[in-house]
Amino acid sequence: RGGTRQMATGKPVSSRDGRPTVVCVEGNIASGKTTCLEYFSRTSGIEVLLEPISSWRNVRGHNPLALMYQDPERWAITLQTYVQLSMLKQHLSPCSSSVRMMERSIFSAKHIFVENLFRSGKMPEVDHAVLSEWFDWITENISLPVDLIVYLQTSPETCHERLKRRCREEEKVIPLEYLQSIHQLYEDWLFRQTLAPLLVIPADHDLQEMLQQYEARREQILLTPQ
Ligand code: DCP
Repeated sequence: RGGTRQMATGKPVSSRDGRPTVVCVEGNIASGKTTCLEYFSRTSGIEVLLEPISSWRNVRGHNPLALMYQDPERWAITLQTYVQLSMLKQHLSPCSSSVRMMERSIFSAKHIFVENLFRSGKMPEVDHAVLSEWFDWITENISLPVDLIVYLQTSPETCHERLKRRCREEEKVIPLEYLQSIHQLYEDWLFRQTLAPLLVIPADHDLQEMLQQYEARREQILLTPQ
């Protein structure tokens, strides 16, 4: 890899010094991130990292995801500390492909989920302070480059419907209001952040339409020349 590449916009993209292009797929709970990532995992030369939710449901026999939904005041710090560690591991894991696609990021874990828990009064101030100290230290001392954020933009109502349909045990307690808060935080953060350029994909459509969208925008999503 090297030299300068042309993007769909005609804007030159400088070489990334041998490191892979990093694309983070962001969106509300049940916005369809997994489907998007699985679709592109069939493309050669791309490494896809799904969110390590299975490990959040089983840490040495414990289920911090379920605990957090049952009693956030007590357990949110436990889950979010572990999420932060698992996202850091994802960002830092070696990659031999030219493009890495990730489900969410350490940044949305902090700016969306931790913020939501704190602002809604479900996370004590001291827990928020400790998590923030960790986050600030990590992001100030470790390079975690992101080249593009793909935002699957949904309405909270669509996510609520999809959530009810998929029936994940831990998530049965999630009310529409929770999805509305996550949605609002995403909208506020994504359009303001300076981490990476943003590509917004409306994602309320059915599966077939979404797959067509992904194919039509393949070059934009993977930051590859047309
Ligand atoms: N979660 C959390 N805190 C985080 C990240 C996720 O509490 N920092 C929770 C929200 C969900 C579960 O973990 O209950 C998994 O969330 P995702 O939305 O990331 O995964 P999905 O499988 O729902 O994504 P999609 O349906 O878009 O594929």
